[in-house]
Amino acid sequence: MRVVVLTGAGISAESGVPTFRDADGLWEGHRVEDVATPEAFERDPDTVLRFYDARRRAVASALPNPAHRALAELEDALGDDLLVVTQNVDDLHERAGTRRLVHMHGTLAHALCTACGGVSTIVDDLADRPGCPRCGVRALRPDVVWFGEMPYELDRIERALVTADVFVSIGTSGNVYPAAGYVAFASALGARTVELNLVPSDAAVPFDEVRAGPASQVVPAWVA
Ligand code: BJW
Repeated sequence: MRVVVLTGAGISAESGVPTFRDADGLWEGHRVEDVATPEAFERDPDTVLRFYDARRRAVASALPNPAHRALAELEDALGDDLLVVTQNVDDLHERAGTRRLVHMHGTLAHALCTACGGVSTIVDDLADRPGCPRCGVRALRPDVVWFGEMPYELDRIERALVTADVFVSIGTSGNVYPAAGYVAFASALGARTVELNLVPSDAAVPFDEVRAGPASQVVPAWVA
């Protein structure tokens, strides 16, 4: 059985990582749409860099929860027949043991140099404007995907969706494309679709099965 799992901020909520669009989803009064765009970075780079430095520090002290661990156990059982696609920029899936993982919106731990295109592990706060380890220019931004930018590894994700028997969406509101379109894509290709969410999302194409509840409970129960 081939399975593609899509995860969103809800899977990390019980690890203490705030979601984007729930009640506590604001950062210093900013909506995600106001800080997660290339235009916001151009207009006010200090605010955007501080936003990502703060989130990187918060994630470093967070721990994977039973939902992350259940997906790592599922990989032990399914091996190459499981692909986890996360929209999250935290590293809680990796720390729980998941290996076949796509970070389609990038990762908080990496910097992207806008001068040379090099990707490096962040050592010092980006708001302090460290130089790029490759070219030395002080032009680092977080290696995350903002609105209007192309998400990572879309070909790999689509190849997995084409052959998937089951598509599972966990803890995502389904507001952001292309991820929000995967349920329709997988469904049209014949996959069974399942949503695990605290509150069922308002998906344009209904899931075949919906299980409501906190990820730390519904994901281990679904995997079992
Ligand atoms: C729990 C829980 C618990 C809580 N247990 N569950 C019109 C139509 C189609 C597309 C567009 C359009 N207009 C514009 C676009 C494109 C745009 C887009 O989608 N805009 C929308 C606003 C409409 N998309 C893009 O620009 C993307 N790029 C793109 O399209 O490129 C061109 C392209 C063309 C053709 C093919 C492919 C591509 C890029 C999008 C980049 C998004 N970036 C962000 C920031 C990343 C960096 C960072 O983290 O700061 O990604 S925005 C933010 O939203 C972040 C998230 O990954 C993403 C999704 O959020 P998520 O995970 O769903 O979180 P929430 O908060 O929304 O929901 C939380 C959920 O958890 C809720 O459902 C809760 O119920 C649940 N929950 N507690 C279980 N305990």
